[in-house]
Parts: sequence; structure tokens; C-alpha cells
Amino acid sequence: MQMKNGKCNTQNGAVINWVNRMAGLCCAEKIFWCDGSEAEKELLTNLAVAEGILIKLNQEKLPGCYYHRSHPSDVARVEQCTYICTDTEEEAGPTNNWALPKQMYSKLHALCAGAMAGKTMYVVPYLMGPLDSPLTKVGIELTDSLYVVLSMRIMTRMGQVAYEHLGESEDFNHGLHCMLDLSPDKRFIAHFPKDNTIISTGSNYGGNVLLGKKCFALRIGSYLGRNEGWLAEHMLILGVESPTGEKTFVAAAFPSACGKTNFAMMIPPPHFTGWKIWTIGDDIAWMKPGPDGQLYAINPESGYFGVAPGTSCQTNLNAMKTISRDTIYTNVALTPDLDVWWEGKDETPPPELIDWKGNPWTPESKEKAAHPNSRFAAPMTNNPMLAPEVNDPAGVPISAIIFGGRRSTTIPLVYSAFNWIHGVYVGASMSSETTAAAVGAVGQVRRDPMAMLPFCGYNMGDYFKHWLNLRKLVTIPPRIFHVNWFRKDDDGKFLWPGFGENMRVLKWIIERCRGRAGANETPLGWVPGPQDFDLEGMDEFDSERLAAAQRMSMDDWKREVLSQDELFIKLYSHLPKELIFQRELLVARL
Ligand code: OXD
Ligand code: MN
Repeated sequence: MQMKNGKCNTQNGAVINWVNRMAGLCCAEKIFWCDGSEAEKELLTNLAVAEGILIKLNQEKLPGCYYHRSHPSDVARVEQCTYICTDTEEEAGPTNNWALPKQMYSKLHALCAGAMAGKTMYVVPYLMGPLDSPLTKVGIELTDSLYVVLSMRIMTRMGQVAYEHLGESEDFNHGLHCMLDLSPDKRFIAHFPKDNTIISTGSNYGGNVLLGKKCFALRIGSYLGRNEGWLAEHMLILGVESPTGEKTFVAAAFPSACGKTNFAMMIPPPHFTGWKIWTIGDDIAWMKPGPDGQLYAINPESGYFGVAPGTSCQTNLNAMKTISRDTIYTNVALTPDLDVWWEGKDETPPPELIDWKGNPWTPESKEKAAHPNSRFAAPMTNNPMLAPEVNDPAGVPISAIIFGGRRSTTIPLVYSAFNWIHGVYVGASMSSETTAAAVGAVGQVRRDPMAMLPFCGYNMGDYFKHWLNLRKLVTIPPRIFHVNWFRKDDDGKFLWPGFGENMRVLKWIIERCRGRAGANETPLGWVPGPQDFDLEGMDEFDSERLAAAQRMSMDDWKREVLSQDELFIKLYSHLPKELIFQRELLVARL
């Protein structure tokens, strides 16, 4: 399509009116209507380089790749500044920050007033979901950040397609993003679920400002899903192909920076000849009961916004291939020849680097070269194992849902819930050690139900109810599992090697779903016995180590159940009785 140089490219009256109103409020000097074309990408990329927003990386090593540094105070999601604005505090629930819509609108409109004087407002229309899927939704983000425009172009199906999908409809997400001066006291990520509106101010870090992702696809999405009978989840989606060509699709919820991208792109170890893992998505799943009673999932995104540190050819070769071109890197370190580097990329760091703050760095430096939450944004079409079903408007049928946290003690490598209600309890009582993906202390155990604690756009108790209610429509429910790749032994070493070896756990899960693998009953759920778990070809991991990784200490579990109380009591007035009964049953079994 020919680019019209940023001129208005829609006839949708509701869009035009709203854009004009917001441009008026922000006193934008110019409005640039994005169309998603290649010519536009080139124009805006060059502009971003000229303005110092992006640095062009070594094009021989990294064709089409660029680098961005965010403000050092603006490097992660800010949960303490994230608000759900509903008429009552109860609707948002005790796990969210709450504000009255009227009050938040007036506060943020005051902050945004005049914020784009002398600047351009970019109008970014985007689709969350494949073209022509009944689950797909339209969002429009207005932003003064070129970094956001170019990243949204990777992370979503951005441009004219969104207006085509929208037609005359007024049903789109209204997103307004003003960077302001990036000072933390003006940083707000506010959601107005009833108005399908998001306002984000004072930040230019991905999770706070790429509004299609956490804000729309999860917080607003979960609210819409409850009203419309579907689920918006913090889950990867992958397809497992067996040597006979049989494909099984799985969705898995792990908290931020706990290996969703690695799991979604896993390469099975050599022993698993003929097995393949296909990626549908690495972060978000929208799932809806289908007419046949199965749960169908789409990935609403079209790119990966992954954590760079720890990513290497050993840990995630498919990711390394994916990010070798057309990628925007943020807050990693730079080599003198404008290549990128981060801790864990290879064993020996280069002798000199420029760190994420722009300072010279050597291996003797005390600080990390790349920020622990430094990121890549790469198009999913670069992924050599991108599932051909990724654009299927119907989505893929989900056979297993896996919940998992980062826990160094107590939680076994894998177990399976007894049934859907028990599975919802397993997900609801999930916990994990905090990571650098959000501002705050790292390594503290917190309850993170279904990995949705920072992303549920309404009362978490009602969210559990919604999960339980969906069972009526999902007559062929996925089996539910729990995994923990991060358990440590007494010497503080990880018990389980993880990464590609996770295929062994996944194989048991798939075979369980298909009724082909055995299991033993325990107080927690079904677990594989040594004869059910494929250990062949593992060097150091034997059945003894498996037993250690699977160990259930009744004393630890009694403590674990007690520590679930804090969240359950917090949510008590909305907590479904089923979950209280499940907890009692677990206590009785222990
Ligand atoms: C992410 C996150 O960026 O969960 O995906 O923080
Ligand atoms: Mn995430």
C-alpha cells in the first residue's frame, strides 16, 4: 500500500473524533496517522535514529536491528502506579490499586494537557489477534513516543488492517500515552475497563507503554473476557508434535521472567528424535470455549518482548535466531562494533562494553552490563518454529494448562490436578519468587494466582468464579498441571536441569492428556512414578534426583497451605466456596 505520509487514513467517525479530542487536550502540533506500511517503518526508523531515540546496530551482524536506552528510573513495570478505575473499589478488588474513574480522568487529563505541544501525536491502530478471528480486538494507541510506535509495529498487527477490521464500529480500545518528562511521580498506568480506555503517563518502558500488551490484552482483556465468556491469560501457547505427527496444544502460565519464552521455543534434547515444539505465543493467551466443548486459544500478539539476560544459543537457540534481525533491543550492553551483549549470552564477556546506562564497562566492573530486565522486541515471523496455526482464526484446541512458579523449596517438579475445580485451586494458590520484571525487591515469595496478580483487571475472587463457571461451557476441559523448574537441593543447586530437558515433563503431560501415561496418586495430585518419566539419555539426573525434585514434605506443605491464607483472607468476600473446600480437602489429605 502507498503511504499517505501520516495523513488521516480512516473514515471511522468515532476514531476521528476521539483522536481530535485527545490531540486537542495534549496540544499536539501534528497528528501522524500510522498505516503500518514498510515505507512508514523506514521513515519513522530514520527519524528515531536522527532524534537519538534509536541507535542503528551493526547491520552486518544484526540486519534491521536497533537499540534503545530507557531512562534509568524507567526500566520495569510499576505495579504500585498501576490502577484499575471502576465505580466501586470492590469491583477492582483488594489485589489492585483502585481509583474512581472521574478522579483519575481529571488527574491524568491535567497531566496530559499540553503534553504534546511542539510534538507529534502518533495514531497507532492495531489488532490483537489474527485477521478475521472472532476473538480479535482492535486497539488504537495515541503516543508521543517513536519507540512505542516502532515497537507496537512488531508486537501487534499494526496499521490499516485494524481499521479494516473495525469498519464503522465504535468498539475499540482507547489508549493514550504521554511520556511527559519521565519523572516517576508522574508515572501512572490507569485502566478504565467500562470505557475500554487506558491512559499511561510518565514512562517509556515497554510493559507500561506498549498498551496492547499487559494493559489491553490482559487487564482490560480479562474484564471483557468475564463479560463476554472467555479468558485473557498470562500464558504461553505451544504445540507439541510427536514423531507420528500428532499435535497437542498446551497453554502455560508462569510469572514474568520465569521462562515462558524459553518454554514456548524449546528444542527437545537429542534423545527425543522426531519430537518438535511449535510456538503459538510466549506471553498471552485469549481462550474461548468452542462449539465442540474444547477450549480454543489464540495469541493476540505478533511479536516477542522477551528478557534478554540468560538468553543464549544453549538456553534458547530459536530465540537467538529470532532476534538476529529486525529486532529492537532495550537496555542491553553494546560492544565497540555495535553488537549487543548481556549476562548469560556467552560465557566470557567481551573485554570492553558500553553498559545499559551508556557508561564504559569491563569484566571487572561491579555492575551488570545489561539491565536484568533488558529486553528484545522481535517479530514472531522470525521464529523458525513458529506454528503454522498461529494465524488460524479459530485458534488451537488446548489439551493441557500448566501453572508454574519459581520456588526454590517445597513445590515438586510436576503434578497433575485431580479435576478442573482442583486445577483452578492449584492455579489460584500459585506462588513465585519475584523477579526484575517489576520494580521492587527480587526473590521474595508472593502469591501470584495464575501468574495474573499484576494483570487481572477486576476482583480476583470474581476472576476465580469466572474460571469455575467456564467449566459449564468447556465440556472437554484441558487437564491442569503444576510445574516448578526452580527447586534447589541443600547445596543451593537447581535440582532439575530445565530448558530443553523440560521436554521430559512435557512428554509426561501430553501422554497423560492422551490417556497413555501412568501416574501415582498423592495428596497434591497425580505424579509420574519413575517408570512413567523418560530419563533416558540424562547424564546426572537419575531416579534418585527425580525423587528429590518430586519430594513432598508434609511439614513444608502444611506451612505452604497456611501461607495461602493471606491471599484467601484478603479475597474472602468474593472467594468462591469451591476454593475453600479444595483447601480443606488438601489439608485433610495432608
Ligand atoms: C512481560 C512481563 O513483560 O510479564 O511479559 O513483565
Ligand atoms: Mn509477561
